[in-house]
Amino acid sequence: MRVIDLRDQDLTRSQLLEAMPRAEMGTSEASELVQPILDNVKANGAAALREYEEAFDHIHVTNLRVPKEAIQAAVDDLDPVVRAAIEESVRRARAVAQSQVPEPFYTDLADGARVSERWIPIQRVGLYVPGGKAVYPSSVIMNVVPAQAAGVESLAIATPPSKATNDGLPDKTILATCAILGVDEVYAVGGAQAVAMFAYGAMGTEPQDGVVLCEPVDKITGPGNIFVATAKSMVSGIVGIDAVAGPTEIAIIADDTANPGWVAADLIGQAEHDELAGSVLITTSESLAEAVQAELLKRVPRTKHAERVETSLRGRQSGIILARDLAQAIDAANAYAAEHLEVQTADPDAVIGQIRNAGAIFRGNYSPVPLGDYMSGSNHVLPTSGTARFMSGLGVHTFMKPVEIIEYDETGLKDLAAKINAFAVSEDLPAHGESVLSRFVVDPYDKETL
Ligand code: HSO
Ligand code: ZN
Repeated sequence: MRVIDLRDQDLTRSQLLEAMPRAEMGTSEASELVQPILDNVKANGAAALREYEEAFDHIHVTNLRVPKEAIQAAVDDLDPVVRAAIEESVRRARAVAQSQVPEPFYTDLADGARVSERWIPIQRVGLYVPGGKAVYPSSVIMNVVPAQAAGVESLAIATPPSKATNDGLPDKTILATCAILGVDEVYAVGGAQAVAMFAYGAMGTEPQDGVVLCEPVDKITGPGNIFVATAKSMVSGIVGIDAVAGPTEIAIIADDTANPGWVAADLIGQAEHDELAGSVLITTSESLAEAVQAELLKRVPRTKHAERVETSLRGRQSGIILARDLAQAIDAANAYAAEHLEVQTADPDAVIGQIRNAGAIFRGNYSPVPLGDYMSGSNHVLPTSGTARFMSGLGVHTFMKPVEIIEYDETGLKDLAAKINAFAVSEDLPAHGESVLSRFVVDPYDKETL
């Protein structure tokens, strides 16, 4: 990995981001390809969905909606060891999600003057689950569990038919995870066309589709390739979306107490996702940096996806930052705003207390990122590409919206009537004032009598 020595320089945030760039994704060309797909699905429903599955995946899908028996069969056939792992993951994620459910609150401002707030679940959500190189049943859990804890009434999943089995059905572990989670509305539809189906709904065109194949949703979540990401941003506004995810990334703040083998293994783990994944070590210890490089040389060739890992670690989006002290390391981490931030230092709490930008923080030597990917109970859908500066990861709040309830009585309103009227007049909106005054004076339009 390349080394960026900051020890005798003080870079501004933008200089640092130039030194530690994110990989380019190139979204702009995709929108030209995606627009006709959105239009076609909107106009032609299930017929368009079948057309694209045949054109892109060379699969004719008879049942766009996966039959319930196929979902049940997948869980019946699931390897019991994997099943136990999925169930443990679900248990822990549910426990955390339950405690995330926000409580309603109210504020009394004066006599007869109350504002309260209630969180209302989004009614119907569509979750996209990618297929192909990245088939992640764990991501199904990370999206479905908080949605269910939020009280989302209706939840649909779209995921492409598997090329490996070529039977028109999605990946079996994905289907089994749906069964374990109690989700039975699953569509064997992938790509931008799945996003279109969620945004606009889709009419059925074959008898097995029913009259309506899929009702439109209120919000679409879940990761996907460039076409899915582009389609999501194009329908955003018609429906809600979660973030448009970029390549995954890890930053590790480590001092000379860290274990170089473990640090190297954690960098490799993230690099395994993608040639574009970013793995960044920020350290105050030159000897740790050297030891980690030596460990990488030993470990990378021995891991299964060595080629992908090597490309990612040698890329410009990965590197080792040498910091003169922990304060500088923390500044660099805050500027970078990593999706995942591990802290492996003698006193991790002292560091964590000063972190303001990170998708999730993994404290100490025994909280590596894969724990969070699968089973810690935390969510692994996290803000990438520096968006942790202003965004959080997925959670129960993603699937709810707060609504304020304004509860004033006669006394509460009367106390404010003159002030509201003054404000309204100053904005040249006298009818606003008249609305309030009507309740207290005989003729609010006759300014003489006020
Ligand atoms: N590290 C990925 C999530 C994941 N890892 C899924 C394994 N499966 C992005 O947070
Ligand atoms: Zn991962």
